[in-house]
Amino acid sequence: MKSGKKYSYNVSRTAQFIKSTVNKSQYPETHLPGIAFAGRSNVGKSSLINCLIGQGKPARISSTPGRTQHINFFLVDDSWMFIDLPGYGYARVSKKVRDSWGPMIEELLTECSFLEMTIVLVDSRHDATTLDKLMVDWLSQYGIEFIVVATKIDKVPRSKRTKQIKQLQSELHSSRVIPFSSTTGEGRDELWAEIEKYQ
Ligand SMILES: Nc1nc2c(ncn2[C@@H]2O[C@H](COP(=O)(O)OP(=O)(O)O)[C@@H](O)[C@H]2O)c(=O)[nH]1
Ligand SMILES: [Mg+2]
Repeated sequence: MKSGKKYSYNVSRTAQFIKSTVNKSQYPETHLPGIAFAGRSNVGKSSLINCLIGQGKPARISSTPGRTQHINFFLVDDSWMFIDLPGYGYARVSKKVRDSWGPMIEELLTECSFLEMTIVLVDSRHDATTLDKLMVDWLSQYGIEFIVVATKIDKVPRSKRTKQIKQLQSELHSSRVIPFSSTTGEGRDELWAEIEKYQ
């Protein structure tokens, strides 16, 4: 793929914010497949969700971490429930808030009846963090299907991409890691193809 190639942006999806929750009693009721998005703060999760949706832009990139401490549900194309999990590892919040993230995410993974698949975002420029590894361990332990996406791939020089992706594959014991860029749209179609398996 040549540098600067544009990927297909022509498909735009509808998206509707459903609700923001802190525990299972508040989860929406649906029979649609749930697709969760997990990753550390600033990994590019909001940007990736916006990129997947296209013009709909539900997960507005917020500069404050407020809502990001909740689990946010979006109905996408009347076909999927996107589940935006709180970002982990945000340093500037209190220990109390930080400590609630693990249980909140674990509760979703174990108690959400419609969760089908989790997309785990990791930063393609760095090694996987301890929390990235923990997330993947939980998913394996609970038998939840997941796919790892390496964000901000546009920032990694082409000559280093293969090595970096292989490194992440090995650290996360994951045979497949999808390189993704919200800036160029690289990986968008590949990720949609994975999501569309759950229709
Ligand atoms: N170059 C580049 N920057 C990105 C990409 N995705 C996100 N960013 C930037 O990374 C920062 C964090 O992104 P955001 O989506 O808010 O991360 P979140 O905290 O995980 O929701 C923002 O400054 C984005 O513009 C990407 O694919 N490429
Ligand atoms: Mg965000």
